[in-house]
Amino acid sequence: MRTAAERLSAATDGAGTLWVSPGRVNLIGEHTDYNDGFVLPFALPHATAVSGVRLERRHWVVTSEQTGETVTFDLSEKVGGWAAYVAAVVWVLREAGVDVPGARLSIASDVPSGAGLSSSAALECAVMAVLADLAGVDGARLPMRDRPRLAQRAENEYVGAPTGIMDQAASTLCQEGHALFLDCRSLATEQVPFDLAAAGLKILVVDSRAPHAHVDGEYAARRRACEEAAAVLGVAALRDIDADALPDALAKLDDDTIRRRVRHVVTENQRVLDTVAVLRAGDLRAAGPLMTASHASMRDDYEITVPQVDTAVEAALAHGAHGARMTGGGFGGCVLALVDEERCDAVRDGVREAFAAAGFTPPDTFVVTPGPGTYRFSR
Ligand code: GAF
Repeated sequence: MRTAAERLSAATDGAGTLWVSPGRVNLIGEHTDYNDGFVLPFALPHATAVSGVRLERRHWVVTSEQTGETVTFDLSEKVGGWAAYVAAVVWVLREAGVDVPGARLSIASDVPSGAGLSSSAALECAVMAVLADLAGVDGARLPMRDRPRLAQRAENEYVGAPTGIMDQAASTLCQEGHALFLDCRSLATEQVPFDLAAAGLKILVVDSRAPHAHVDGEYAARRRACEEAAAVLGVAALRDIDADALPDALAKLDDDTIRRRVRHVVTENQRVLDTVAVLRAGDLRAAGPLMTASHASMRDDYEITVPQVDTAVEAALAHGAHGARMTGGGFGGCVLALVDEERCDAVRDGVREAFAAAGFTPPDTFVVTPGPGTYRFSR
């Protein structure tokens, strides 16, 4: 099957510029990014491709392969729907002083949407790469390391979603064969080798296909709870509480729900550091129990899981996974299971059987390896 970039390249007959940005899964470090903490995502092989040609008039004519629609907008309007992510990038680049030319853009994507695999960040990052290129702005003037902040701002301020920086950073900065260790405060990065095949391992993704109900409101509520807790504790962000200081911090909070939110964030940051340590040591299997502990923390303390993802994790573990956890913002979405190559089919079948027994919509399952971040597609 042809990739999104190959389909677009054929459809546009090689005209214009074509960039590719991937979706992501997060190996560990959930809801830590907006607490200035640590995350460890890797890029999916599934990506969004955007091609663009300049137009004389300063307007944008955007076609989506997925919806079959073409949306046209100029600077005078506030855009809604899927094209808002495109308009948001035009807006933020102009805020950053880039003279964005009018363009005809075409979009194709292999990132499942609504599955918590960061399809919106992939779109933002690919659109940013194309528009910067058409504006004659190269990596020297707008370095890749500065782009995630801009894409996050586009999503926060134009689209209105109060997300952290993980997804845009992963889509832009990941490298093939590596997980991206990102300090969301300093934006320092380390490419951590994550060679699953060499270790005889696979990452199985289970898309729970659970409907995402109330996700925006719940995400914003978690973020607010963390900010309130940081204020009570007198720190800039929960990142400033390390695992040793957790008991003292919890003793200062009188609301049990807030205490559990704080415990998730603080222990999750430590689990990211521990996971990076085992990966650096080449002991990939040791990441499994940390993933499972992360899931328990999201389920019990952060309360962002749903029965489908809990079932997927339990079934994966029962059929021999080294570890399993929900990935992404929560309330549905995908589970990652770290499995020995030869157990992968048994784990997949076990999860499917557990879903059938519970009467859930059958999940989608696929195996992923860490792919590259944003790149120009050469035809
Ligand atoms: C969503 C957000 F977009 C990210 O910034 C991050 O907070 C994640 O949920 C949870 O870790 O993907």
